[in-house]
Amino acid sequence: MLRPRAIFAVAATILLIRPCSAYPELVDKIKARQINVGSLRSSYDYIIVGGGQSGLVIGNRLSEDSSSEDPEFDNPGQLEPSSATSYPARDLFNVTTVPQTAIGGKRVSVYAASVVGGGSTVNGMLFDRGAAEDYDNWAALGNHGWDFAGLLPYFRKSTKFGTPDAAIVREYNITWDPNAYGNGPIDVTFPSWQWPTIKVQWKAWNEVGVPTMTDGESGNAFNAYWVPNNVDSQSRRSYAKNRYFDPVSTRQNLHLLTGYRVNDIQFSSTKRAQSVRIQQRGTANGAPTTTISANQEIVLCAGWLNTPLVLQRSGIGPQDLLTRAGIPVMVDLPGVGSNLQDHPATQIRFQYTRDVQPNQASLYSNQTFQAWAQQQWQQYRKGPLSMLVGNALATLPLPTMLTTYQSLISRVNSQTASQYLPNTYGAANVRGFEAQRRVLMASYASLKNGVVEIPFSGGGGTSLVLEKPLSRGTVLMNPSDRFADPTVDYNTSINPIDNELFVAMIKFYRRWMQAPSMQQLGPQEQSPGSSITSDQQIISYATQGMISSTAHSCGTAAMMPQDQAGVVSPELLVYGVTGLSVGDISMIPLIPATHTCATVYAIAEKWWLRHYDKLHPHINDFQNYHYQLEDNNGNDANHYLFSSRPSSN
Ligand SMILES: Cc1cc2nc3c(=O)[nH]c(=O)nc-3n(C[C@H](O)[C@H](O)[C@H](O)COP(=O)(O)OP(=O)(O)OC[C@H]3O[C@@H](n4cnc5c(N)ncnc54)[C@H](O)[C@@H]3O)c2cc1C
Ligand SMILES: *[C@@H]1O[C@H](CO)[C@@H](O)[C@H](O)[C@H]1NC(C)=O
Ligand SMILES: *[C@@H]1O[C@H](CO)[C@@H](O)[C@H](O)[C@H]1NC(C)=O
Ligand SMILES: *[C@@H]1O[C@H](CO)[C@@H](O)[C@H](O)[C@H]1NC(C)=O
Ligand SMILES: CC(=O)N[C@H]1CO[C@H](CO)[C@@H](O)[C@@H]1O
Repeated sequence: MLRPRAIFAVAATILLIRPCSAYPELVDKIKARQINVGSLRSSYDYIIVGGGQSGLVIGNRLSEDSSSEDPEFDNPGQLEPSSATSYPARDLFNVTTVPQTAIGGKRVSVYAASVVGGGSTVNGMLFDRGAAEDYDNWAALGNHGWDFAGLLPYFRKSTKFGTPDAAIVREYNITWDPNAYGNGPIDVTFPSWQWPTIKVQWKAWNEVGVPTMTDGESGNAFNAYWVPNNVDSQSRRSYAKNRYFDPVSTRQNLHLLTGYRVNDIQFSSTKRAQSVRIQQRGTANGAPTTTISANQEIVLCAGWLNTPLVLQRSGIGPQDLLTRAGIPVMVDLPGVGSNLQDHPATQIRFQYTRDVQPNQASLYSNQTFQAWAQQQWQQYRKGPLSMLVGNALATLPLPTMLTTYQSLISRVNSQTASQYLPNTYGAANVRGFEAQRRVLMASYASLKNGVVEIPFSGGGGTSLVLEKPLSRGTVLMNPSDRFADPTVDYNTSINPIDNELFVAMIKFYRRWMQAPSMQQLGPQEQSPGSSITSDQQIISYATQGMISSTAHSCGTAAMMPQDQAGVVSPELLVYGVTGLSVGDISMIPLIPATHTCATVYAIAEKWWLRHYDKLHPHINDFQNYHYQLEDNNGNDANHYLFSSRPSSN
């Protein structure tokens, strides 16, 4: 039965919560907690700006309490595997970039969710983690505790692995590391179907020097490896809303308000974040605002697009931008809205003239097969229709693709960094980029970290994705109308080395197609086409079809040292003020070679750790707890803690 969809009709969401820290057991449980603006309290302990993916995780953890299940208002269509490839426009902010000069001057769409659950509600459900080096790089940029070892407990804490269909696992040799998962809210598993052609593709990777990794999720997400989905055993979406919010929505201390946006944050004379001003979304700027204050902290979880915008509107950002907008400068932080990164992508197409049967086309061309697939799905929720976007990635280290990789690296090192950065970047931004470039170049030379990603699932064509771009962009408030859409500029491929990496990727893809095993499929290149051979021709092909974003935008309130245009400290606290933190994807300093959903859960879970001692004063052995959490294979340390809490009767 269709449940009310109202929640999906709204865009911005605000989550306000008031933890009952001392005696949670005394709170009477009344049904919550989607409230209207009239029922708001005037103050809360914590205000979370953005009820998206990270916001719901943080709301759950902060309001933690024993509670009962009360799932409600799911959009059933959004739970189905088919939703992995259809991003509903009503759930996304309608924003495009300024013309991207290096890829033909086109304006490209950006992907920023505007719905409860955020990106996790609408995304493709490919659920992977980066290589250990991706996160070790964050730590190397001055962020103690944010290496892979420091994040693994939170990757575990947020997930639970469900054993997939044994026959499919055997037939396709699907591998995973059970120790990489815990007993957490997000269900992770493999669907009960793969296309047989993929067996040939795996073999062909091995033949061109790309080994199979059997435990990509344990820090080994490079070379070729299997990637699960965040779905339950019925291939239904498992995401922030139905796993982190619905089960706790009866908590009296957790309020979710939808349909409003946070305009800005107000500060005390000592620069303590005190309150947020909210306004109904879609109303004219003169519409009434409501002010709500926070006793403890305001947490920004509005995503890569809106977290920097809220900061800029609040007087935290690049001084000259704020001045031009007539906003008094609270803190001059030139990193707010800079350091924008995503994974740009282009397409390549080969046709298999002697494909094995059945193959992806059978779903459209073979009625017998189609009918069988329908029946498998309707009766058992199994078969081809249980599949989402595929489950295998080749994430290739540069030395694997390019024997001359050392020369490419020295050309990067000899670039004048500022030459290829947006002209809004000042000295601190350039220093930050130079620091990133140092760790990035070590990763370019590494055999344990990929620079590009090639998803494969049996088809001859795919997206070719650049995982470690050098180009950097910006998200900047419109100085003449702070409530207008921000100006987004990825500056895609503005650094010419990014295009060289696309050339290497396309050439390597052709080599893969020439591997001995691949020949049984009769691969035939359709685009770019065999007449496109010179680097220059390949670049013009790649940039023509290039998109700036594969929906992994990040970095716009980066965790970097303040003199390198950082916005937050390793504790995720915004520099220069108190009582304000960032809990979402904006904090990422350097984009990891992975789709970002799993990483956002880990970030949000780790955000919450800092508050544990405050919220649970009866636990006086915090250090020990900390140790335990990092050491317990993710078997939900909460249970251990709950059992040590004074009982409620
Ligand atoms: C279409 C799409 C497909 C994707 N596919 C994949 C995939 O297959 N695999 C993968 O791993 N990752 C994927 N991702 C990426 C991943 O889902 C995101 O990186 C992640 O969800 C970001 O989480 P977040 O909490 O930082 O922001 P979000 O989840 O975007 O949350 C931001 C929230 O803030 C709210 N908000 C914004 N402004 C305001 C304001 N002023 N006041 C109040 N609230 C506000 C928004 O409405 C939203 O609810 C995809 C993302 C998208 C959008
Ligand atoms: C998005 O914005 C454009 C231009 O402002 C407009 O033409 C289009 O209708 C909008 N799309 C949606 C889904 O609102
Ligand atoms: C399965 O994978 C393992 C590990 O890569 C490999 O050693 C083995 O040969 C594979 N078996 C088949 C049947 O492909
Ligand atoms: C169509 O699919 C059926 C069922 O999978 C299969 O037996 C048959 O060989 C297929 N036909 C063709 C032409 O591939
Ligand atoms: C759209 C665009 O090209 N934006 C900027 C990209 O970076 C260069 C500097 O290399 C700027 O001059 C552009 O304005």
